[in-house]
Parts: sequence; C-alpha cells; structure tokens
Amino acid sequence: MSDHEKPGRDDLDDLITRFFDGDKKALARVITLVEDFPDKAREIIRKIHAHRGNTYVIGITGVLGSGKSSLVTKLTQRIRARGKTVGIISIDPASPFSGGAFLGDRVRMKELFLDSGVFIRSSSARGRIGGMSKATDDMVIVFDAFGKDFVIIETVGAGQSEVGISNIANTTVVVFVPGLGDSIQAQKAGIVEIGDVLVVNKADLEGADSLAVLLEQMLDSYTRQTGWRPPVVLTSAKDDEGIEEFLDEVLRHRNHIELSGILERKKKDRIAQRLQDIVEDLARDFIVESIGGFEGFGKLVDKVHSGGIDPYSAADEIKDHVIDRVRGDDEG
Ligand SMILES: Nc1nc2c(ncn2[C@@H]2O[C@H](COP(=O)(O)OP(=O)(O)OP(=O)(O)O)[C@@H](O)[C@H]2O)c(=O)[nH]1
Ligand SMILES: [Mg+2]
Repeated sequence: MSDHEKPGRDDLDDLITRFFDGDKKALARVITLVEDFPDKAREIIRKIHAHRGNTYVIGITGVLGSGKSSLVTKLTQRIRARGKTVGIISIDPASPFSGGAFLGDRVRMKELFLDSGVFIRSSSARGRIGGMSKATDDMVIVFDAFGKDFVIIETVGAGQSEVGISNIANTTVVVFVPGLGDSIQAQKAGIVEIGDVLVVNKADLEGADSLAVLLEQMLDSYTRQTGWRPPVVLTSAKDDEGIEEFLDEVLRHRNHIELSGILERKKKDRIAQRLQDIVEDLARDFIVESIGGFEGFGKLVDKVHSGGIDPYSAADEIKDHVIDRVRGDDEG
C-alpha cells in the first residue's frame, strides 16, 4: 500500500493493533492518515483517545534560522538522557527535519534518527498563515496514546503562529538570536508575552548578553497574573551549552503550572476551543450540503438579481430551509 492510499476498515484495525504494540511504522502511518484524511482521523482518534497518557507539550517558536531545530535536537538528547521518550512535530517546510541543506544539521539529526525513543514528523504548513494546522491537536493525541512522554512542536515565528503554538503547547519557548535587530525582534507584537521560557540562542556570538538584558527589561515592564516570571536562558545549540539549564527551566515551568492548576485550566480551554472548531466544521458541512440540495436556491439568486428581494432577506429564507432540515434530521 502506498503512503497516500486510504486503508479500509480491516486495515485500520490491524494498523491500530500494531500501533499499540509500539510499532514505529504504524505510528508514522497513523500520523499520515490523521493529517491527510479527516474522516480517517475521526475514526482513529475515536479508537485511541481513551489510551492517552500524560504527554507534556513543549512549543518552540522564533524567527527563521534562530536555531530552533538545533535546539530541539539538543533538548531531545537531554530528555532522552533522563530516560523519557519524545515525539517531534516540525511545522515548517524549510526545516532541516524535512531535508535541510546544511550538512551539519543532517549529522545532528542522524543522532536522533537512530534513537528508537524519538519520532520526528515534519508537517507541512500547507500555506496556512502561521502554519498551525488543525491536525496538530490530533497529532498530539496520537503521540500521547503511543506513549510519548514529551511532544516538542517547532514552528517558525510568523505573527499568528506564536499565538497558535501557545494555545497548544503547555510550555511555550521563544527563541531569540543576537544581531538581528534586537529591539525589533523583542518588540514584535506579543512575542515576549507568549513565552514561558525565553531563550537567547547563538550565545557564542557577539551581543547575546545585551539581548538578554533587553529581554529582562521588557519582562520588568509588564505584570503577570500567573505568578511566573519567564526566565531568560542563554544557549548555544552549536556548542551544546546551556541546554541542561534550558531543560531545567522548562521542567520548572511545568511544575509551576501543574501545582497551580494552570495546566488543567489551559488543557480545558484548549478542548473547549477544539470542540467549538469541530462543531463549526460539522455545521458548515451540513449547511453547504443543505444549500446544494435546496431547489429554491436558484430561484432566490434570480430574484436577488432582478431586484425582487435583497440578499439578506434571501439569506433568511435559505436559513429557514436549513433549520427545517435540521428539524427533519432530529425527527428521524
Ligand atoms: N553560531 C551558532 N549557530 C547556530 C546555533 N544554533 C544553530 N546555529 C546555526 O544556525 C543555522 C540555523 O539553525 P536551525 O537549527 O536550522 O534554525 P531554525 O530556527 O530551525 O531554522 P528554520 O527552521 O529554517 O527557521 C544553522 O546553520 C545552525 O548550524 C548556535 O548556537 N550558534
Ligand atoms: Mg527549523
């Protein structure tokens, strides 16, 4: 079966069995299906949702080329050294995870590819602004049910996506680099505010300390209700410096939101948003289908065209038809 074929029901049951046996190929296949086939995604999520564990989601965002993939690699190695498993979702077509150009990156990735406790998935942004995909939530559920202790999501900072990542991630990490116009980087709308941990990467380069000072000043200038002041951590993914401290700060944040109840609230907020999105999709499908089967639709178009009715009143008539169909569905 090619990777892009849709399996039948029997295949799916077999696939799920292999998935729960810990088969990495089955995991890869399940993720492809969840991403590419919404109807299969429903079926799969129904089968595996009850098997979720306690995956912790770390989101890493920051400007292009700031070293996010390099940091994810180093961070993953530290997490593995502590005996935990990791699933990585890289939402960025330009990422080395999806075949980058730097030999150095390939060598680093290779260390992860050989580790059976790590699974890497590049998820194309598919032209969506910010690159956050609706399927990302489902992919987290898949990794969770598979038994991953951590999911790390890398996404390039592009305005909207930072907001997206902080909704899904339990801890959001924002990566900065010296020399890219420090104040502009930091002042970009909301970027400092969404970070639970701020990282100044490429600390081996000039200007890292002054950037860290600037970030601390910005943190001074706004108040937070959560009792958490985001730490600023200096790292060099290249030299493997500061990574242990970086992981410690992520875990310290985790501890903070777990003990304070913020984590549970965040998770419930996310579920509420997700349920709303799913129902909106269902409603939209229903409406499109209802309009498609409504014979009066063409007549209303003509009537608006000839000036016999205004578009809002015509839309009200269509809405009444859709509501009648909903009632019809309810009755039988
Ligand atoms: N000097 C220095 N270079 C680094 C460091 N970390 C990463 N780099 C280099 O920066 C470049 C980009 O690194 P990536 O890890 O691909 O950065 P990224 O943020 O994932 O890039 P995109 O996904 O394309 O946005 C590569 O050439 C890395 O080798 C660092 O700590 N110091
Ligand atoms: Mg990258």
